[in-house]
Amino acid sequence: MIKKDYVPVTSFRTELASPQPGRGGLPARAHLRSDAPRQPLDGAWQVRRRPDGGWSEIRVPGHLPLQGHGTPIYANVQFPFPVDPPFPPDDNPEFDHRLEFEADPAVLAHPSALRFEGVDGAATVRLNDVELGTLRGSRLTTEFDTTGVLRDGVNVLQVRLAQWSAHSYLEDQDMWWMPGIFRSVTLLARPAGGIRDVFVHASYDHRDGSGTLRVDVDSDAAVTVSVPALGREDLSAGESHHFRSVDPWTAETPSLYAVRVHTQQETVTLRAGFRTVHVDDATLMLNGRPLLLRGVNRHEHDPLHGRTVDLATARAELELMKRHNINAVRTSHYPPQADFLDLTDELGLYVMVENDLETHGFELNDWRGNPSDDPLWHDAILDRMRRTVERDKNHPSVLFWSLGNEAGTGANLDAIAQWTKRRDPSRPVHYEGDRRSRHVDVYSRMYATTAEVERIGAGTEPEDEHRRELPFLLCEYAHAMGNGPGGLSEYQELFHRYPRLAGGFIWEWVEHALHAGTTAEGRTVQLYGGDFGERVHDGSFVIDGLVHADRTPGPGLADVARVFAPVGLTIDAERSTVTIVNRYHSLDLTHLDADFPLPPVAPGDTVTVPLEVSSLVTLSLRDRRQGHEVAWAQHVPPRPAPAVEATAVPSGDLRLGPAVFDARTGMPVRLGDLGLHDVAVSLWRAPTENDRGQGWEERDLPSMADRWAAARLGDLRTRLIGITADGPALVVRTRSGPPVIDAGVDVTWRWTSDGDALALDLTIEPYGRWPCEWARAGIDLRLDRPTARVTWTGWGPGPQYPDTGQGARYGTFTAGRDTYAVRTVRPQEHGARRVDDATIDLAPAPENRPERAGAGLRVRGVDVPLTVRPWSRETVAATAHDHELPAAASTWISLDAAASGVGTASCGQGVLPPYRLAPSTRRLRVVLQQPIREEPVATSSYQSVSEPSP
Ligand code: IPT
Repeated sequence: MIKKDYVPVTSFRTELASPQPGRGGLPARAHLRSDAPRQPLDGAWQVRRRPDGGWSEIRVPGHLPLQGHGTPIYANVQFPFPVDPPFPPDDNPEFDHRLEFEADPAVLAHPSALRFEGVDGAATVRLNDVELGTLRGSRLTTEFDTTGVLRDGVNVLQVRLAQWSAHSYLEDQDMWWMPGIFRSVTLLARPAGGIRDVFVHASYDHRDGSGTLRVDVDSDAAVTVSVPALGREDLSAGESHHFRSVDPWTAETPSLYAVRVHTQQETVTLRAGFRTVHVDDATLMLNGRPLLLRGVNRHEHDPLHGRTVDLATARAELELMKRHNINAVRTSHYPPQADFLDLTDELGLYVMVENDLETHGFELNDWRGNPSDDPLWHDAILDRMRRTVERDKNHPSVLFWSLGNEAGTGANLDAIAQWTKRRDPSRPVHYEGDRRSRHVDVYSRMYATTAEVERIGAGTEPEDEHRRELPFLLCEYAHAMGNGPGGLSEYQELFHRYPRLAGGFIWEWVEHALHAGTTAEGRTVQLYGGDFGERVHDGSFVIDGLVHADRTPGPGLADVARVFAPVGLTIDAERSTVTIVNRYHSLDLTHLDADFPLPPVAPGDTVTVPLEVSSLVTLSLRDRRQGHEVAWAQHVPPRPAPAVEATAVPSGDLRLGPAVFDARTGMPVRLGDLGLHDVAVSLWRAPTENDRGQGWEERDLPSMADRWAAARLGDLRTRLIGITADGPALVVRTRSGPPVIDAGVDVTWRWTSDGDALALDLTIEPYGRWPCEWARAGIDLRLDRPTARVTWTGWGPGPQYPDTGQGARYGTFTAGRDTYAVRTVRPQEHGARRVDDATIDLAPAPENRPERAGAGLRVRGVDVPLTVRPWSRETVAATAHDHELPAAASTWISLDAAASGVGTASCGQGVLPPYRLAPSTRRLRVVLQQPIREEPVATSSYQSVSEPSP
C-alpha cells in the first residue's frame, strides 16, 4: 500500500531554493569494479504527479516526460523560467517515485550504500521512512549510507523529485530539460575492511619507455596491489613503482594493464594505462609527442530514451567514431554515464570530461547574479567539480578536466580550477569561458574563425605572456547543423600547419531529435524545440549533429572521416608520385593494408614515392585490425564535355530533334515523350540552417537567407526577349529578375541536337546592382512523375557543395529517391552531387501501367551539380519537419552552373570567401536525353523507396 506523504511540503519546497550542495551523501569516490555484492534497483517503479496524481508504473532509468509525465522543454541559452536566483518558479512539476524491493541478503550482510548515478532535477530520498538526504547535480553520482536502514525483507525507497530548483541555474546546458531518474540506481555492499576509493596514477616516460605506477588506496585494512601483466603481485599502495618497459596507452594503442587492489574483505580491479600528457613549448604533448585532437562533442541522446543511453549503444557510437577517424570526445556538457569511460579506455579515444555546470542564461542578463562569481554558490560548484573528478579519475582515456561550459567567469570557477590542479596535477584543466586563460592549462575557444585560428597558430594575435605559452584548441567548431558543416578542410589545414593548434571538437556528434511515432506513410516523426508547446524554446537548434538521433550517419560524417584521415595522400599526376604524410601520433603505417607499395613512414614524417598515374587512380589505406578505410586519394583525369553533333535543325514550329519548345516562354516542354515542366533559370536555394544563421565574421549583417529574402531571390520573374535560329542552334534569350529591384540576369539558352540528345549551352549574365550574393546559378525543371532512383557517374555517394563533400569520390553510384535527396529533420537545400552522367529513373504511373522503356531523364556534362527531389524549393523552404513533407508526386531537378558553399553560420563563421557566389557570368553545358533501355523499367522494385548502396 502507498504510504502517506513523508516530507512536509514546506521543507521540500524551501530546500529547492537552496544554493547549497545536496546533503547526506557519502564523500565522492570512483566507481570501482568490486567483488562486493550489489543489487541493481533498476526496473519498474511507481510514480505519481504531486500533489494528487494517481500512481502508475514507470521505467527506471528513464525520463518522466518521455513516459507520459509532463513534456520536454528544449531551450539553449535562455532559462525557461524567470532569472531570480536561487529561486525556482512555483510552477514546478513535482513527482513521487516509489520502489518496494526485497533486499538481497548478500548486500544486507554488510554495511551498505545506495548509489544514484543520475537524477535530473532536485530530489529527496527516503528509505524505509528514514530520510537519507538530497540529490543535487543531475548528471553526477550520489551515494548514501544505508547501513542500519536497509532491512531484511521488503524495503520502501521513495524519491520525491522537483524539476526546478536553485541548481537549475547551474544546469543550463543546450539540451532538453527532462526530469527523471535517468541513470541507474544500485545498492552496494560496503564491507568493513573493504576499499573505499582508489586513485591510480600511471605515467609514461617516452625517453626510455618506462612507466611509473602509484596506486593510492583509501582503506582501513591492509592492502595489496598487483599488476600481473608486469609480473608484480605485491606492490605497496601509495608508493611509486618504476617499470623499465611498458606499452604506453594512446588512442591508437590503447594498452591497458589490469590492476588488482585487494584486502581481506574486498577486491577491486581497475585498468591502468601508462601515459603522460603535458604542455611543451605551447604544444600539447602525449607521451612526448605532439597530440592532435580530431574530436567531437558528445551529448548523451537517444531519440526514445533521452539521456538514458545503454552501453551497447554507447559502444556502437564509439566504434562508429573510430571508423570515421575521430579520436577524441568532449563529454559536453556533463560527465557521461560512468561506464562510458571504460569503453573509451578500451577502444582508444581521448576524452575531455566536463563538469556538470553551465550558467549560460545569465549572459542574456549581462551576467548579473552569475553563480560562478557569487560566494553563495561556492560550495555547490566545488561539490560538482569534486564529484566529477573523483568519479572518473582512474581512466587513462581522460586527458583533460573541463570546469564546465559557458558559465561566465568568477571566483568559484577560479576556485575549482585550483582545486582540480591540486587534486590531479597530471591532467590539464580546460575551461573555454576563462577569456584570459588565467586558471587553465590550454587556451580554448569555440567557433573562432579560421582567420583568427590562423593568427593564434602563427602567434600573431596579441596575447599576454601566460597565454602565449598555452596550446590552443577549439572545444567547439564546425557546427554540424543541417547541410554542412562547410569549411572543415580549412580548419584541419591550420591544425596541420601550426604545432600550437591541438585540433578540437566538432559541434556536435548526435542530433537530439525526439521520435514520436510514424506517420501513415511510415515516416518517423522527429520533434524539436517548440513541438511540445513550449513557450520558451530554441526550435531546431538542437538538431545539429553529424549523426541523426538514431545514430544513422548524416553526410557530414563521411566528410569528417576524410578530413580527419591520419594519413595524408597526395597524388601528383605530372610527376607520377604520391606523397604520404603520417599524421598518426605514434603508429608507423605497418598496420595498414595498401593497394600500392607503401613504404614505412614514421609518425610525423613525409615520404614521396613513385606511382604510375595513367587514368583514374584510387589509392586506399585500410586498417588491418579494424578493417575500415583510414585514408584515400584519387586522381581523376580531366574529362571532355560531352559532344553532341548539331545535325538537327530547328523547325518553324519550335521543334529541335526530340524537343518541343513553347513559343510563349521559349522553354522546352517535351523531350521525346517526356514532358518537361517549369523550366526556368534559378538563383535561389531553400535556405539551409547555416544560411539562416549570421556568420560570426559579419555579425552586423543579416543572414544569407534574409539577404536572399530581402532581394526576393526566390521569386524571379522572366521575360522572353527572343527566339532565333542560329544555324543548327535554337537560341532563346530571356531576362529574369526579382520584383521591386532593377537587377537581374540576362540568360542565353543555346540548344542543339543530333536528333536524339538535346544539348544546352547556357550563359547567365548579371545586370544592374545586385544587393546580395547568389545561392546558385542554374536551371530548374520538373517531371510529373516521382523519382524511383538516380544512377550517376561522378562524385558520390554523398552530396557536395563547394566547401563540403570531402568524403565524396569519383565513381558510379545508385541511390533511391530519399537517399539522393538527403532528408533532414528540418527540410532544407541538400543533396547536390557533381555528375558527369546521371539517369533519373521515374516511378511508374499511378494507374500502375508499365511505363515505356526509358521513362526518365539522362543528364550529361562535366561536374554538373545535380539536385533531384520530390518537392519544389518553395515546399522545402516552407516545411518545418521532414514528416510534414508531402508524398512524392513529381520530380524537381536542378542543374547548376555554380553554387554557393554552405559554411557554418548556424553557429560560427559563414561561407569562406572562395566559396561565395558573387553575381558574375556563369556558364552551364549539359546534354539532356531520354535514357536508352532495352527492357522496360522493372516497376515492382520501384514501388517502395529502396536505398541501394553504391
Ligand atoms: C555553444 C554551446 O556551448 C553549445 O552547448 C551549443 O549550444 C552550441 O553553442 C550551439 O549549438 S554556445 C554558443 C552561444 C556559441
